Amino acid sequence: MFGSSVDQKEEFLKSSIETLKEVCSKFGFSRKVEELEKFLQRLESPFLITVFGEVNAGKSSFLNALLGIPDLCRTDVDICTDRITVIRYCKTPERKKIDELTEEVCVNNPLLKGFTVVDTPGINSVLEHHTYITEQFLPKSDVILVVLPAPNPHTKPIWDWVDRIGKDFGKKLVFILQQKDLVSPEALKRLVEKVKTYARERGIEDPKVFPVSALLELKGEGNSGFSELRKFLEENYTGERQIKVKLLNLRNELIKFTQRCLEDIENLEREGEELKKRLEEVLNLLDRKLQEAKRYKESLLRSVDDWIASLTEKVANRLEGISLLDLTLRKSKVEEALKGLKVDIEEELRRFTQYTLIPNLELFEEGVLKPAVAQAAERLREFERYQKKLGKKVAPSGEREVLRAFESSLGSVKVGGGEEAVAVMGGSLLAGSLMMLLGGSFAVDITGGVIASLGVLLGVGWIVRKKRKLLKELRDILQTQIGERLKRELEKLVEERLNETLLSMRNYVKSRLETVEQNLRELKGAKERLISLLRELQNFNP
Ligand SMILES: Nc1nc2c(ncn2[C@@H]2O[C@H](COP(=O)(O)OP(=O)(O)OP(=O)(O)O)[C@@H](O)[C@H]2O)c(=O)[nH]1
Ligand SMILES: [Mg+2]
Repeated sequence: MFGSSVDQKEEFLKSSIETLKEVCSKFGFSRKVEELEKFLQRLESPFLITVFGEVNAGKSSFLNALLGIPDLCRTDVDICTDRITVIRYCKTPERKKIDELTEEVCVNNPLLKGFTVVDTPGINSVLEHHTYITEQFLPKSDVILVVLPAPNPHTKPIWDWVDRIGKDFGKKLVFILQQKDLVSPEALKRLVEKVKTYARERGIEDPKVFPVSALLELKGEGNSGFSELRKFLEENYTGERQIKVKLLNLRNELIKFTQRCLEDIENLEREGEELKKRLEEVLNLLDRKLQEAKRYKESLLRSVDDWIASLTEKVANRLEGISLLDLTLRKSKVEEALKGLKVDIEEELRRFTQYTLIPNLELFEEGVLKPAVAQAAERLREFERYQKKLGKKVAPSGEREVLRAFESSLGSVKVGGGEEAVAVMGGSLLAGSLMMLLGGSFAVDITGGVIASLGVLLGVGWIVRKKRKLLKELRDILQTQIGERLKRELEKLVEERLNETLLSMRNYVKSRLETVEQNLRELKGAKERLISLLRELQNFNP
């Protein structure tokens, strides 16, 4: 499936990186995109062997001996190397500062025609920034030579690092047991085995361990261990082999990277599924609340009918009190009675509003609307957080308006009825609107209309009609003039409020739910892409 040429192999890895970049940018994994850029750069940069180890392990001396230049890197019993030294091949030797942390040394050594080597500050030194400098450099390396001091290769920090490097970078590690002149040949044998065991315990198959002595090498003594090491480096990390190592390293790192990406995508998927469930739940809740609101509205309207029935009775009783004589002869008595009725009806309406309508509206708003809207709002906030996690823009949310309206309900309503009215209506917008309505011309209008109709009824009907028929007519007047109008207004108020709250929240939730479903489809697509990429990478053999 893969072309045999190195170029084709390189192309394959490059296109894998491109695929990963596409997926990562789609879901806002910006750090990962940066990491991928570095992979690409590494593919283009020269082969890099980095020398790594604890402070004073003998790293710099090792490099000096390897390249046969005693004063190439500074060595000391004290903490010595404080910057990265990049050592590369050139005809005329020179030394230059690249930046505060990096120095470049050019030397004329044929071994360096194959690769660039790097000396690093020791980890685990009291100078924490040394560890930082070294850590920064490791991801760029193709091979890492882990230098351990032969007298004590057992310290935990370096092996914790080996653990991490193996996991994070998938690096090719080679172990150098330095300063071997300080231990006996028998002890050295045991130490080599020990180091191999430590490495295997950290998932490194077939670990390579080279016991060397920089001291002996620089003295020109034959048993320094360097010739075996040089042979190994030349055979494995020069020419054709080099690019293979590079590609293999990159492949291994990309496999790990893809697995991490997959995990992230799966987490986002899980989170999205959970959010979807919760949005669906709240959508159902809003639907139930809308049904409840409908029933509530009907019962509110029925309460108006009931009130009209009792009002009819009261008014009828009042009218009974007017004598036939008064009706026919004493107009002023009738007018007086009508005036009294007007006051009574207004008082009845006020009491009905205050003791029945307003408490009910408040209960409805507090008990039904607000909790449902608050729950929906919480879900919508979760949605926003999720969108941000996905690196997606969040559209300006209209639901905030709904919430704000709730929160400032008192302040946003101008109540005609003054302080008492404010106290009566509590925090309810519905109650406030009703008070506004009744405080305006509406109440005057309806009672005025009723009194006019009653006047007509008394004028022409009272004497000639049967009592039952009169009562019916009376009820009709009250029903049409007060009941129907009040019901229409109440219905309008409640409907408007539902539109502003439950219905608009429902629409928001529904559209967010659709977005989450779309996200989940995208995540699923990305997951499938990554899974097939992972398979290709696993089959890829440089
Ligand atoms: N006996 C012996 N001593 C060595 C050998 N290599 C290095 N040393 C000594 O070990 C000490 C540390 O050596 P360096 O090469 O500076 O060690 P390093 O790991 O580069 O140290 P830092 O840069 O400070 O992390 C020095 O005193 C060296 O002389 C060796 O092969 N044999
Ligand atoms: Mg050093």
